[in-house]
Amino acid sequence: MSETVLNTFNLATNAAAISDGFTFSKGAASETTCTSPLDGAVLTKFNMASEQQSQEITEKAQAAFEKWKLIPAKKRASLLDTIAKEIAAAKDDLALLMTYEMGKPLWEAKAEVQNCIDTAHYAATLWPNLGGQNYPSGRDNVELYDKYHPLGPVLVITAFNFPYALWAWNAFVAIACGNSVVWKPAPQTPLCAIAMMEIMHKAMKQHDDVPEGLMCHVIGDNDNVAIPLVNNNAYPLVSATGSTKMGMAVSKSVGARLGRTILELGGNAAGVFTPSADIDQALRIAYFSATLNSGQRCTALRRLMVHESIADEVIDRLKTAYNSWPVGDVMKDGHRLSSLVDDTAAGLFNKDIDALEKDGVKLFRPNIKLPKGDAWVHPYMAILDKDAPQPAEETFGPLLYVQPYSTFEEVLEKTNAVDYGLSNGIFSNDLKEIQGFLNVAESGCAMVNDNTGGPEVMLAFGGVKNSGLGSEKGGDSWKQYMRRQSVMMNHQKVVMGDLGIKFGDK
Ligand code: UN1
Repeated sequence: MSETVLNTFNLATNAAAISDGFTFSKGAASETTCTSPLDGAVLTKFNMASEQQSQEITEKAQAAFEKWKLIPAKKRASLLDTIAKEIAAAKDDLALLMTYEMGKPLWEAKAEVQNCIDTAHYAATLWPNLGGQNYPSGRDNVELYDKYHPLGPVLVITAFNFPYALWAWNAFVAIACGNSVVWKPAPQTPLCAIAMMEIMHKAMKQHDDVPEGLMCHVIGDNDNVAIPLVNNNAYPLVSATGSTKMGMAVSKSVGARLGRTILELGGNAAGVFTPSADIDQALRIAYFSATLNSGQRCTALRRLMVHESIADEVIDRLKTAYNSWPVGDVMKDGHRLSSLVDDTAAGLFNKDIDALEKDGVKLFRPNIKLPKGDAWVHPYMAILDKDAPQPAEETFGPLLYVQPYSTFEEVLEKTNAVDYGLSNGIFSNDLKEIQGFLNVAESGCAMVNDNTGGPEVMLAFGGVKNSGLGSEKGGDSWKQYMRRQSVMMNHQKVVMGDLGIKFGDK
């Protein structure tokens, strides 16, 4: 079934581990096998890139940067318009490939591809604002202002759970700013990266001024590819999405060479469900926040804290919703339980559930029948006692903790009582509560009566504490992809007093 889409992107026999966006080449290192988590079927096999090949790609990206940085920002933006158009034309195929490769339900995969299109449109609008401020000088006839320059090749390392969007958020803003981009995708989703690069090729060849190497990809293991790239001085900025452990390692390596990082790491989102909330609406939003992509999102609602006066009702109704979660055909429209990304992920998830069981935590497992396959796991709700400590670690899968609370002060304290700070939310119709929450929530994103997931493209996305550093896409995130220069321009006739020095003026 997957053959048609594999052939569309030339992946069945020819998967290219490396490209400079124009030439797609086979890798020279060891072979990797791509299987679908949905049924374990082998999709394709190909050789990954060697260290030398990744070095060659870096050199291409450097050469491309030297040319691209000279292209006017408005012309750079027109490439992004073409990119949006080409991704839109391939939307269904790109989504289908994602579903096969990492199991995301097709309608969610389509939404992610749409997000990439939106990001390209957004990045195309940045160019008139890639400037700085000017300032009043303390002297006469002196101009002071900020000038922004492109930075250089940007290395983008992405996670499996959003195989296209995490790259698009970085790559499109980076090229709008005049940089080149090298993409190192997650080991679980190489095919999505190759397919997306085929689309980039279609877009880039429509523009005469786009150099080879502007957008590159390289697929390989840590030793040959990821570590040498991260340590390479050619990259003034490394933007990486993944675990906190990975982020800390990248930060240490890039920091040691005084490079910049954008790090988008783990999460442990809280949702505060107050008695003033519209229960029908809040229940639905909370449920989807917790269960989209089977909970494999660092923004997934993980800790739902419900006021004790409504806790029983909310828990009962959530149980009903979990029991009716449709399972199986992830190609069908509508909310679907999918498999996890692979059997390793399923093993880790089940280990966490076993540990909760051993600790005597009350677990609710919905009455649904799973398809056969090692990557499929049962979803769970863990009902915590009111006084139980906050779950410290992120469980990457369909696990939602639900816990009653008594006072608003107490629940605010619990919201922040974890090491992560990516996204938190409140369900409330009381302005005092909403403001109280927004004033103290320690997270890069704070949602009111809305999904704790990534915000719309024009807002910046990034976390605090162990959830990361910096931000992607909207707001003033673009500044991280440029270097600021402070300009002091003197139009004074007399520079300064001669301080008694003779210059031999005639
Ligand atoms: C979203 O929630 O829509 O895994 C995007 C995550 C992030 C991206 C979230 N890397 O949650």
